Amino acid sequence: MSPTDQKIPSIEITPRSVFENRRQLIKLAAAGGFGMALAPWFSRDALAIASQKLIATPNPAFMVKDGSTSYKNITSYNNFYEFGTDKSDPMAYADSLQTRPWTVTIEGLVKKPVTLDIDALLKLAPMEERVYRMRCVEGWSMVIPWDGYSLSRLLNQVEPLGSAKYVEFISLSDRKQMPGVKSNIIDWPYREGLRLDEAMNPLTLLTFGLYGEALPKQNGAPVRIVIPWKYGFKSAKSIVKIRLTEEMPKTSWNQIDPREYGFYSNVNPSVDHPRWSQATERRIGDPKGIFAPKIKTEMFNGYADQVAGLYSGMDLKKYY
Ligand SMILES: Nc1nc2c(c(=O)[nH]1)N[C@H]1C(S)=C(S)[C@@H](COP(=O)(O)O)O[C@H]1N2
Ligand SMILES: [Mo]
Repeated sequence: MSPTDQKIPSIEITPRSVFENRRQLIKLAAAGGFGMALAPWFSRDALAIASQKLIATPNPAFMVKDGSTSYKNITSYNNFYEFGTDKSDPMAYADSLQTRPWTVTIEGLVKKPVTLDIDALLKLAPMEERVYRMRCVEGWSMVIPWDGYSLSRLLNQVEPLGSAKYVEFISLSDRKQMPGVKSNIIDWPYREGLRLDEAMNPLTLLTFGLYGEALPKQNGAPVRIVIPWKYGFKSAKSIVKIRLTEEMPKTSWNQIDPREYGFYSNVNPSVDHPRWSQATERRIGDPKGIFAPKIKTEMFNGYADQVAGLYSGMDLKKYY
């Protein structure tokens, strides 16, 4: 094992079933069941888990009626082009992503720019679990219990200047760790952005985990953004930089095709993608498969109560 390998907390490389078993073991150990003779692998895991602090308090304000998508589906059907364009590529190849050490820099139009170590960022605010509906622009959806805290908690700390109007999110781009970055499908790094008021909306979640575990690499470890009322591509994964700007930032999908992917990209069943309708969606993991009845997509993905006010007076066909 190389020194760098040792820095990766094993929680992140442990499949869920094994993790669950070890959680039991740790409870036993805490109760004194193991005495002094802990195997080296075991004590390392115990430390890694203790330092992750992913104990998230379920927030009842963000529960949905639909059952959650299975952990297996959430972690095996992914879009993460840094690891390839097939839905199965991220699970197959994201293992090479090194999530420690990791820092996130918050810069631009803020009073207190800062570079934070991921483990400091984790502890900045209490971790909540929120079950969000997620809708990909391609027409599929999932229901995911995310663990994190409102991005506003971080933005308030750095004190945005009055001139800041937008927030830009920049993902890691490293050819050595990310085989998909060799392709020129995207002008790397992956970039996304929000208007400052969208970024400050309590729904916008700085996300560190799902189902009470550190984010699997294919889902954007160690930290990503989740914006449940917008198409999935707005929710940038594995971010290293957050920049506050006066100008609307350039975003990856908008650069690929501005007609197909707007800056706002709010989920909107009445604004079709140029090549397909957005009126309905297919829930991943429905046991009826292709025979499952299509679900009607809701305005703002069902979050209109919380976010419609952000767009009052705006023509959402023009600002798609
Ligand atoms: N850096 C980065 N972030 C990304 C993507 C990507 O390719 N690279 N894909 C986006 C798209 S299209 C979707 S639908 C979601 C998927 O998130 P999930 O795999 O955790 O469900 O991540 C988004 N964030
Ligand atoms: Mo997506």
